[in-house]
Amino acid sequence: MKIYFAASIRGGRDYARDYKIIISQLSAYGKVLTEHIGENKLDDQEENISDTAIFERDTGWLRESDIIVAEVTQPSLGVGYEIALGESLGIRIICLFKQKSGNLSAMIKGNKKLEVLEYTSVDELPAIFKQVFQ
Ligand code: 6IA
Repeated sequence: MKIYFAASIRGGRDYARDYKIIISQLSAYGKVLTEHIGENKLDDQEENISDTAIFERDTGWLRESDIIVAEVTQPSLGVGYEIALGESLGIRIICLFKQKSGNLSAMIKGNKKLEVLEYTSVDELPAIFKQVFQ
């Protein structure tokens, strides 16, 4: 199982600590293609890669993924783009939204092709993932 984990980078890193935990939880179910999204020092690690190279690498991974798990609490143009691309490719998409953290876009919440799952703490996610991957 190839899992594409999408989460905010330039949209803001308020939830970066959660991303790291989510990636380790998802690793129980397959290969997380985008493990770097949980890194605290992402800027330093990626600074030698051009935006074009990032776009091509990430969309390549997305195209070969079996499932996309997108953390959508922090609004991110890149994550929105990846969700739309995944939808057009017919890939299953799970959107994780932390409750009481603002309003989720109607373009995500209102799309019946997406599985939007709300949670209040990352501690709830292992049980949620168990159902998702069963
Ligand atoms: O618009 P955003 O930057 O928030 O978009 C985040 C999404 O786009 C993530 O789900 C990633 O898959 C992808 N993405 C955007 N930028 C990068 C990146 N480096 N490295 C990997 N994936 C990315 C940007 C580094 C830069 C801050 C120096």
